[in-house]
Amino acid sequence: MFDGAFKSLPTKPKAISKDSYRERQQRFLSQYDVGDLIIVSSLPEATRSNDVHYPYRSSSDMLYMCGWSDPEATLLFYHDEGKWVTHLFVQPKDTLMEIWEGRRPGVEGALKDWPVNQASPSDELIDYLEQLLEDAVRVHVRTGINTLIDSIVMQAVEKRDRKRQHFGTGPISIEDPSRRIAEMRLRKSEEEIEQMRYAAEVSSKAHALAMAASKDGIHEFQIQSIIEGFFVYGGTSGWAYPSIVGCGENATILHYTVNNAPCQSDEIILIDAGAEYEGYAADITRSWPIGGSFSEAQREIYEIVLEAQEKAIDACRVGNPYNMPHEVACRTLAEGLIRLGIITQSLEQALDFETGDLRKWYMHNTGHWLGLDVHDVGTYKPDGTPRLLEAGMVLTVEPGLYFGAWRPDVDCPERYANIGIRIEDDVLVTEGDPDVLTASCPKTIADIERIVGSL
Ligand SMILES: [Mn+2]
Repeated sequence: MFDGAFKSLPTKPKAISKDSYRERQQRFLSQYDVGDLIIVSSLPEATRSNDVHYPYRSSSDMLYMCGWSDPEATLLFYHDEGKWVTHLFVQPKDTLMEIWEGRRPGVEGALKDWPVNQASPSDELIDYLEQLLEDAVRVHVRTGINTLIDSIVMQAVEKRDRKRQHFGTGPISIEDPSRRIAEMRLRKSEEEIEQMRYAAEVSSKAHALAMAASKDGIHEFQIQSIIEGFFVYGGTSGWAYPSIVGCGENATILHYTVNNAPCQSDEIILIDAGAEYEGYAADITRSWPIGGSFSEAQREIYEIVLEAQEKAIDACRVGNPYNMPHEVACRTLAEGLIRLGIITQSLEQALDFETGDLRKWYMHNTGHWLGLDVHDVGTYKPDGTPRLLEAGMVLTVEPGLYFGAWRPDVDCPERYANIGIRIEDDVLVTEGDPDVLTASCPKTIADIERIVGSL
């Protein structure tokens, strides 16, 4: 029976503390030196239509470095009198703007409540930056985010040719700091994990609620509204990425987001949806029969994907290469399809990346890093070799099988026509067993059959 997602919301975690941000900044800055100027920009606002903006979401690096989530912000790190200064430029207090668009912390609020030493109004940024650039030796900025900053930095580098010749000042190089930030973001702190756990919990309950509400004739968008409504109800900022809600043959389209078809009880619905909390994403996929009971054919495919997923989760252990879950999942999927006679190649043939038949039915990877970005940052193969998993890394595990009967490129077996199954959980690597952040989301056939349609 459905135990009522509304009755049992998880407790919200404590916000990430100022001290933690400062510790993070120190760890980041310890990799730099006198003469380094580091610029972290927020993303610009994007227009949706006349006078209407898309809901604002800052750059993940800005969120990671200081937690400032409002637009028009820039964070500078530079040396002053032998010490690092963290200087945040923000939208100033402005009563008229605040009447229309909402309250602003302003410069005073930034200084008081955010982990920075200095704060200034955003309209003073350019003058200030130009001054700093006179003395900076190396500028660290990710270009392409704030084009005005890019052009000022470029000008400073060009100008220094003349000035440097006379005075020996001005920047001589531009580097991208985002790789160093990415290395840090890849390993989550306890506090970050608590935010992620909350996003995962709310998302798990949203999927359970959608299962309970499933019934013959319901439309994909109606189920979408239940899921996304619950994300908001749970106090998250909403979806972390557009929800994929596909029934019947739509379940075989990996990034289907039209979500406008009616659902029939004998069809499988595949939902890939996750909430964002304090900037952190959850990413869950579940697949279930709208009518609440798996057909024999649906059950056969589901069991293979579930077995592959559970084995892949078990491979998320310290010291394993990041791609081991994928290898394990592929092997299990291929074995299953050979058992069912869907693949007639040998196991080794089936797994061949170029000529193997597994790729006809499983054409994506088994996971990705998860964090402030749903496809989170962090190099998978530093120095060309697969990264080894460490405690604190979070990754998704999401094998699937897709039998699109509409596809002209394959001969889809009639028995499995338009079955699309993906099962995705969010997994924290620990010193011990893998910690599945989305474990409360129903996944076994028995649990799913119990809950679907029970609302
Ligand atoms: Mn995913």
